[in-house]
Amino acid sequence: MKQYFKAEFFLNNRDKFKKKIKGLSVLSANQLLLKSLDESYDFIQDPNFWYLTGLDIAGAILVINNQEEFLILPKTNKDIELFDGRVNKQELYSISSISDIYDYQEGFIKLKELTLKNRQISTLLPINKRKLKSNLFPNPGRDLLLKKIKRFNKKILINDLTLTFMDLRAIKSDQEIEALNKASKITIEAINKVEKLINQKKIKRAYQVARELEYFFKKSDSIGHAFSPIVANTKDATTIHFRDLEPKLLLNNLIVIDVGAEFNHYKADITRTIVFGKLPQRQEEVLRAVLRVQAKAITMIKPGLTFRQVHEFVEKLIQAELIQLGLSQPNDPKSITKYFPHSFGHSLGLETHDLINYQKPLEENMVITMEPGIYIKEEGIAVRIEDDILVTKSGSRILGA
Ligand SMILES: [Mn+2]
Repeated sequence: MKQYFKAEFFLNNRDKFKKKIKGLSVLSANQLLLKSLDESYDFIQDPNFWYLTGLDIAGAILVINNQEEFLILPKTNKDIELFDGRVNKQELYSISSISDIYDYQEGFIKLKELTLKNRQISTLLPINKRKLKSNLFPNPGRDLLLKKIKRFNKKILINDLTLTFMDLRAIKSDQEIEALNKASKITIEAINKVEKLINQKKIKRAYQVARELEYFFKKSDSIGHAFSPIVANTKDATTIHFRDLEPKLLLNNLIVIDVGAEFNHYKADITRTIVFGKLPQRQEEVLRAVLRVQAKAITMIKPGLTFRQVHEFVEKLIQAELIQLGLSQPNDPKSITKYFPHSFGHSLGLETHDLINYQKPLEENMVITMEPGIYIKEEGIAVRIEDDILVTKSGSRILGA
């Protein structure tokens, strides 16, 4: 397949990185995770490793030492080579433009020498399990590398690169914006097609919606769903991340579809609340309210505002609509978080919830989502509308439109 991001893109990213970080840095790729005996789960690369190398190879290490850079390949053996083949160094070079590629043992001897010569090393610290609100476990790649470094040199100081990657990845280059625009466009077009199929009653259940979307995504050069799709009748969608795809689509109801195509590692995140049949008046009112909020909220996005400021603005818009809907009163802040309990949006890029420093104000060429919603559990009505927004010099632009 043709390479969408050329070696120059990754070379550029490493140049940006080297301008920010001097001295010795190491970065691990993700490791393959065991699914059953000798089979792994589908591999997903660490986005930071990919951002600097373009390589979807598990278990590799990138070393940057001032202007010098090299890769260390994962351990291999006869069995691995027999079943999975040998790594082609020429191919890795043509993707990444990194010419020094060492096998495992040789590479780690070199890295050990460097760690003994340096007082400090920069790396991405393992994601702290305790800070995650979910019951999810981080990939072991970073932890394994960190333990190795400390074995090489107990006294070496560790500098965490999280803030550096936040700054680098938050601002998108023209080509990244093009990829995100394509991902959004593929997603919006696929939802429009599926909406027709639903109303022609050719699709009856949520999982069929997800499957048709995947088919349209893949036909448009996307690798498929960027994340587990949400397709939910409005009553179920009052649970914000309702993931059950078994239910039948209910006629004369709203259906919330929150999905994204992935295009060359870049992810869209689009929500449409579509009309199936003829709507009860109340559902129609809530839909109109959220559409108005979303359209207004997008026009206020511009550089200089903080995420908090945007969120407060969106909350005001929501509250005005809640009052109209008879769900709030002027001095009733609790009703806002009751009916709009999540953030207005998030950064978007290599990850659906992309790495960014949410304390910093918006800047030109950031890409964020705008996804207000109203969730009325007691009435079984939920509406969310989400678009992917490029922050421009003077305002914003909706991607994929
Ligand atoms: Mn989102």
